[in-house]
Amino acid sequence: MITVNPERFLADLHRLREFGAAGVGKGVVRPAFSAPDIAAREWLADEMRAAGLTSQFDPVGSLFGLAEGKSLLIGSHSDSQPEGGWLDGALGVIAGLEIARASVEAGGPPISVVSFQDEEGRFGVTTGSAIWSGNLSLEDADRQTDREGVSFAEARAGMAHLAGDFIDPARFTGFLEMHIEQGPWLEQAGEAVGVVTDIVGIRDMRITLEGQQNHAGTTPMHLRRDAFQGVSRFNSLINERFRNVVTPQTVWTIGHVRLHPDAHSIVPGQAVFSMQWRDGDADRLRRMEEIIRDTAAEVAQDMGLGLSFGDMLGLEPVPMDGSLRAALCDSAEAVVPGGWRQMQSGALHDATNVSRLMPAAMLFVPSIDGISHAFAEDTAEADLVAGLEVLAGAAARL
Ligand code: HGY
Ligand code: MN
Ligand code: MN
Ligand code: MN
Repeated sequence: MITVNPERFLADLHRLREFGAAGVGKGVVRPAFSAPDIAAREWLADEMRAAGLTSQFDPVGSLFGLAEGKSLLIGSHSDSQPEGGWLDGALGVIAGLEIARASVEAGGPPISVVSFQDEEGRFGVTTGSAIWSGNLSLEDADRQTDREGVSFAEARAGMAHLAGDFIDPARFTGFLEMHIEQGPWLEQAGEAVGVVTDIVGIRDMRITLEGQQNHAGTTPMHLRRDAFQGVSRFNSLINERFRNVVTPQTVWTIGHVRLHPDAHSIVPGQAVFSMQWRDGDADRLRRMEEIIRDTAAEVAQDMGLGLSFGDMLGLEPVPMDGSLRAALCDSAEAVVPGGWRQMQSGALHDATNVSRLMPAAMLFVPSIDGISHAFAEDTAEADLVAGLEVLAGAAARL
């Protein structure tokens, strides 16, 4: 048994939130490689050492707290979205820290902790764990840029003074990640914990439409080549065309649009936008890609616009490991009898990548009003603690 300390765990969660605290409620702005992100990671490294672990950064800013010998690995990420909440990622890292610390105190099994870098995808999709797992090469990652045009290579140079070698995955027997659900289902069912069955796959790319920049007062409508009108038409058409292909679980998002020159009185000459889609079935992801490419080409042709596609990033759907899942289910039934379920993850997680290297599994706790990737993200304290206890129970069973 590993006896965790809920007060210490909650205090550490609140302490981590102070790095990049922003907005109303418990909001956080701590994107990968920002000053608050690096400061938070240095604080976490101190806490890992105080817990009796050896701290080590890898070349891309992921931070490990290593136990001696072969160990279970527990963690998540401590970077946030450009507007994020205090729990997305942070919860899994601090839960790992508390369980590792409690295990050292009890002379229990060796447990290591990790906070992966850029899970939130400033430079792509779960960048730090994707590189560690081999889902993304360092060379390709270094070329990826954020929406301001900063490259991953430039950003990670800001952490070069902390960087060590990549950690050998063979040190670890398996990976557990605790996370907020970021959706409505557990709260609606009044359940404290979800054991994840599988994580959906994702595709993400940038699309650019080139029109003719011109005067918004004097250019007749029929003579315009307006890049924003292209985005608008594209969006309407894919919403219609996806209808024949998707399920109620399929999701797609245009979350970023940048118009050039971005001014009230100028017909936009260029629109760069993101297109992201997610589903549990790789074949459906591929059919959606065809619709996206064909529709964009058709819109560009009809409206006299130039078209280019950026690199498509993606991760395949993955099942969670059966025996780690069983340990989580047994522990959930012991801690919250009848108050838990098994469920799919529609959000992406570092566990997707780590499952390539070792058995991996995940645990969810409810999100109040199902809100995440927003300052309003929160979870009831009792649910945070129940999740910690389920995770500690699973770690002790393994
Ligand atoms: O977007 C995601 O699913 C993850 O939170 N980065
Ligand atoms: Mn997350
Ligand atoms: Mn997130
Ligand atoms: Mn003028």
